[in-house]
Amino acid sequence: MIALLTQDPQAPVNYVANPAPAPVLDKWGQLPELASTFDHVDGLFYFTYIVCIFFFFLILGVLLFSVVKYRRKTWDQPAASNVTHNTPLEVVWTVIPLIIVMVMFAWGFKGCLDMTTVPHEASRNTYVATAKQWAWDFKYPNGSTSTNEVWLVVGKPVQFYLESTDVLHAFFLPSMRVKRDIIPGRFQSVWFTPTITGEFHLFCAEYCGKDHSRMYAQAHVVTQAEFDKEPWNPPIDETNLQSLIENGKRIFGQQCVTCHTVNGTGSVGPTWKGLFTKQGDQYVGRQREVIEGGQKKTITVDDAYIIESIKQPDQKKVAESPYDRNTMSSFANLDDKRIKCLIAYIKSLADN
Ligand code: HEC
Ligand SMILES: [Cu+2]
Repeated sequence: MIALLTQDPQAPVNYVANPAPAPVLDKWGQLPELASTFDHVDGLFYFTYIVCIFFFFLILGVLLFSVVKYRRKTWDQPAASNVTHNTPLEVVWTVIPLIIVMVMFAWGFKGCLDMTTVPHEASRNTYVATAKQWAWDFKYPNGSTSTNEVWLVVGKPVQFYLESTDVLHAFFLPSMRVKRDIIPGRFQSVWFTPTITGEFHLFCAEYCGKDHSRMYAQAHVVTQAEFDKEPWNPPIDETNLQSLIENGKRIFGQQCVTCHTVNGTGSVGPTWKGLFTKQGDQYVGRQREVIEGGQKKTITVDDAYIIESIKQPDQKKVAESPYDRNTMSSFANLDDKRIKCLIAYIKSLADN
């Protein structure tokens, strides 16, 4: 568990360009630093932990002591005791554990109610988290969206509606001490109040397929002033090529890096390097064999083809193996501005 919480999801490709640093652990080296108001989770965790350690040593100690003390020293030694039953002792070792587990139950049940009873302030600040294989989409109270990164205001209670477009997932923010399963077709929600600013890991905690371990998102907890600048929606200066390229790179890092590379090696989808070459001031698209309506044909890559690939990826499938067998979901939600950024970024990868 320690490894799971501290490990940075540093796989060859990251969903997020700059994942949060490994979390600071508490003085016991166990839980990541508490960053929400749900401190009762830690209390219950350590209570259970200490009970386990205490009884482990108690039982093991009595066992070892008895093994040594009452061992048979000669072959013909008679049994030291023939007692078969002791009612008071049995009552004691039944009632004490019963009391302890009832404490755990009451503590856990109270915590569970606290976490699922959403206060008004949190319901007025409702986000939607949509889990899909293998990414997180977030929708803010004002309707704007971001992918694999979410911004929260410090000290402001927040509620998340949780939904899945495919299989079981789970919403897990270890630092906030919240974890909730996401069940396709069922209404789920969770709330918490972030208490410190910083970067936090958000994991999927329910095995959901091949790339489950890389289903990672980052939670940025910021001040209200910073939040109001909508960092997930940086202004795009359409007249500035460099701004287009930078934003294209950012969108690539959030939404396309799972399946595409920019270094020439193929991934789930073809690399973007070499889609265009630069000749003087012109970008010339490469020749691409595609399958359209079952027919193989050769086209020249241009802006229209890229736009179509983003909005209707199945219209023209790349004919090369293995890409012809892999699928890309439609990104019809990307507006023209962002597509323009992506095209500028893809062109910026062209060799001179
Ligand atoms: C789930 C994996 C996946 C994701 C995520 C993905 N793609 Fe793709 N993409 C593919 C596959 C597979 C192909 C090749 C098959 C096809 O043409 O449909 C492809 C093909 C393409 C092509 C045509 C490339 C060529 O060489 O002809 C473009 C352009 C493209 N994707 C753009 C994007 C953009 C932009 C994004 C991010 C917004 C993106 N893709 C996200 C899997 C993905
Ligand atoms: Cu998942």
